[in-house]
Amino acid sequence: PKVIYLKDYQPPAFAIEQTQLNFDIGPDSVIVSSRLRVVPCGSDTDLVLQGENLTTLAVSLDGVPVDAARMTETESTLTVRGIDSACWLETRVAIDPWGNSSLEGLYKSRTMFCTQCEAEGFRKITWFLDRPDVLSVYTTRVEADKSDCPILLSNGNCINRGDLSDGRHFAEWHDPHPKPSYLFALVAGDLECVTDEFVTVSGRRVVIEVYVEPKDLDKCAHAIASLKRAMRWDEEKYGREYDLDCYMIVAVDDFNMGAMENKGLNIFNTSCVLAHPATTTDAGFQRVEAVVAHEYFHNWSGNRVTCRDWFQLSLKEGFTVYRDACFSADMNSATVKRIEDVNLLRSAQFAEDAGPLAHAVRPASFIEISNFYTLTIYEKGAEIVRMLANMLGPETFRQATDRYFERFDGQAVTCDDFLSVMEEVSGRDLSRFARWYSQAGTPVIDVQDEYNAESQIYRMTLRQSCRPTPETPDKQPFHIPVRIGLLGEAGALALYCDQLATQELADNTDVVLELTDTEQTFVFTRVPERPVPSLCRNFSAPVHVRYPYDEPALVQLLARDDDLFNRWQASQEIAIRHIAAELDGNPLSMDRWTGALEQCLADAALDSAVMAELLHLPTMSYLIDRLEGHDVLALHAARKTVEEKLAIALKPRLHKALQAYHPPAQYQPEAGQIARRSLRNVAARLCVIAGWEQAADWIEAQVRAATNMTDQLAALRMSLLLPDADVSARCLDYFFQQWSHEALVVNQWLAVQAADERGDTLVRLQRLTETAGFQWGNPNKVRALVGTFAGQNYPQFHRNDGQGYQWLADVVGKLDQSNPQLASRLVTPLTRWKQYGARGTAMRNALQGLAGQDLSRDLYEVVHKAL
Ligand code: HT7
Ligand code: ZN
Repeated sequence: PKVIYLKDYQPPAFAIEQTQLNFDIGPDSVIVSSRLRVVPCGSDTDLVLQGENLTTLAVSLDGVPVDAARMTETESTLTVRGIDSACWLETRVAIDPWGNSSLEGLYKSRTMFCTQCEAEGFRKITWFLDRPDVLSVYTTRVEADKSDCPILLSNGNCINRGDLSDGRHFAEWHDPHPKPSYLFALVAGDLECVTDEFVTVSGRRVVIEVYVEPKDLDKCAHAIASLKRAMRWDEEKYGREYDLDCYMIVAVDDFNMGAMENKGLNIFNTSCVLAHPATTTDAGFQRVEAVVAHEYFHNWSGNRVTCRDWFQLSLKEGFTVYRDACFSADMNSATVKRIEDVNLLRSAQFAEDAGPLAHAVRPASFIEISNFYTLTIYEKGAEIVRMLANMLGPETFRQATDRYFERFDGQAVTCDDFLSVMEEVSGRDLSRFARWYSQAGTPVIDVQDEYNAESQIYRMTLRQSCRPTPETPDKQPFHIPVRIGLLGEAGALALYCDQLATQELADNTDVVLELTDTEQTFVFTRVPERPVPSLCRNFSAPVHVRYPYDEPALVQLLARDDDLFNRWQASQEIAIRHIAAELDGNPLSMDRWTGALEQCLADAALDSAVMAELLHLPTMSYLIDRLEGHDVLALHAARKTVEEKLAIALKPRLHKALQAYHPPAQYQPEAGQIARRSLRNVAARLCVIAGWEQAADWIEAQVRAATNMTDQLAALRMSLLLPDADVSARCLDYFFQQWSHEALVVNQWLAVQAADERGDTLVRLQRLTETAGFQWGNPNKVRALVGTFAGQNYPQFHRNDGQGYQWLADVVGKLDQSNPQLASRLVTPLTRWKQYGARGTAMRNALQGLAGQDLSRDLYEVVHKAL
């Protein structure tokens, strides 16, 4: 397969000013007719359009059929020669949505036709310049049988609709905003709609419509409420107003990702839009809120201002993730949101950066762009924007985003364009900062300090380094903002440092040290005692920080740091030490750690949601990164041992917390209730681990009688920790009987079983794939079962007999033939084989087996880079 390089970017040779589409949906084929207003931009007269799986029926120029000598069609291109002035190019193609299992282009999901065009799916619909820097004004007419497809939708505003003969009807849509083809959308099916309204800041009425299957009509309220909050928030925080008369969301069952921000017509995976207290967990409610907001925010960061080319993907995704994270922080517990995001980054993005598929936030090359919708582009990209926002400060950052939206409205631009506005408005030199976009890898900061009691001088030396990665083996120093505080016996110390601007010392217990060279020393004066440094507060940069803390210092941070995030960070660090000591066969005393946690548990002022996070041990994935060189099963066992010791030590206090919990009269997915439920369920889980005598009865009662899905599912998960397998079998059966009609709940049930660490999981999962609740064509089900097994079930996936690896490889090989995007994402755990020592050989062999097969471009790129 061909490698595409950023350095080869060329602007398009033609503009397509207008795009007029007609979709004729018949009983066994869809005919797509397109009329494109094509305008040459330079001297090139060969128009090369992209297409895939199209049956070309006709091509004409200004109404005259194009003769064969002037035109060449290959599997993926249609070249029309001699276009030297503006013209109308018309094509007519037949496409087959029924046979399209890739979920890209126009496809059928259950009873509805829908599209997914990002990144390069539009070419599966019609011949086009399918690239993000070709912006066009679209008018779309859709025609279909009225009883099969009473709803016909596309982007923009509906300008006409009506009945035709033979029971057919049509609708015509016009989107006045020029957009790239990846934002095109069409939906046709038998759907029902929940309607609402939003009045924008300038008083315009926007109709909100959420389209779902009739059975899901009662699950739309939360998405609509979230959308309205997001619309208001974007007006207030970024001055962005919605720009069409109608905002539509459609829920689709078969979808490769979470959702898609098509202009005025978002298409959502049902898992990211439907929510109901009986069937959705607190985490599910929060995910719906976050994804709805994310797609809405794209209307400006992505749609009005879009990407010049796919190497700039993080321009829209990093910025939009940053925006949705700030929104979620404002709507919920800000510290918990930050902890969750950092956990994801450190567990998954750091692993990506350390693995064979490491790439820069603005990659230099790719084979298949679909492989680059990664944690690096999204989450690390968001961290870059967060660093910028923090460095500029809220007012300057807002001025800069205002200018960015104003200057580039209606254009396709680059990450450098974004940075240049930040530079221009702030007057800062961001040339070193720009390296965050071009260099892959997670920087490490080694911190050394020295205190002189006599002179009261404290010196802190920061030294940065970064391991080589495939595209950027030699790193230049990054520009890293390191937020710090110094803790004394009685609390935060005032900071005096001549190297910092006076405004940075306004709050003089918390400052940002900007590390721009390989090594810098910062000198603090008037420091009355040897401090404990609180480093990289609120995770001010996506880096590893190393400092030789002793346990009392970490306990001090856990108990008293005024940066809540760093209290959690200290707890994680302590846990890592205990796990490492367990692995070395020299377990540490738990007393200091559990003492500090008990104090936290007794502190009524501490947010219960943060407390719950303090009780979670680091994820396996982060431990594998931090405690390199240990066998994964030994590591898993050590983690479990430490968790058990922690649970036993805290049991009386946790039991009290459990008993103090009373379910609210009415379930609400709001911050206070969510916090109480999360502490209650983590306390219950630890009590079960600690051998609580009533655990089995309590769990079974919860599974049968819980009044909300958060508590019910938490209890179901706990049942797998019980020594008596009959209890968990009964709980799983009960749960399935209760929810077998709710697809999204069945997916949770599949995921619980896929995470079951006990004996014969693999056989049971294989059997589950043959049952009616499972379909290989539905990515949510595949991810719930196979993704959870390979990504979260460490003991079973890494079985000594290698069968876990082989099963994943078999599944991926099979899926690649129907859905390459899903296959190439699912294979990720095998690509990390280098982290697994001796077991890595079996993982690599499984990958090698795949490499020997005829693979899609998607899977080829991942497998071959990993090998
Ligand atoms: N911008 C959307 C990306 C997306 C996507 C990409 C590849 C294949 C399928 C896809 N579905 C959605 C989602 C987002 O970031 O908002
Ligand atoms: Zn996005």
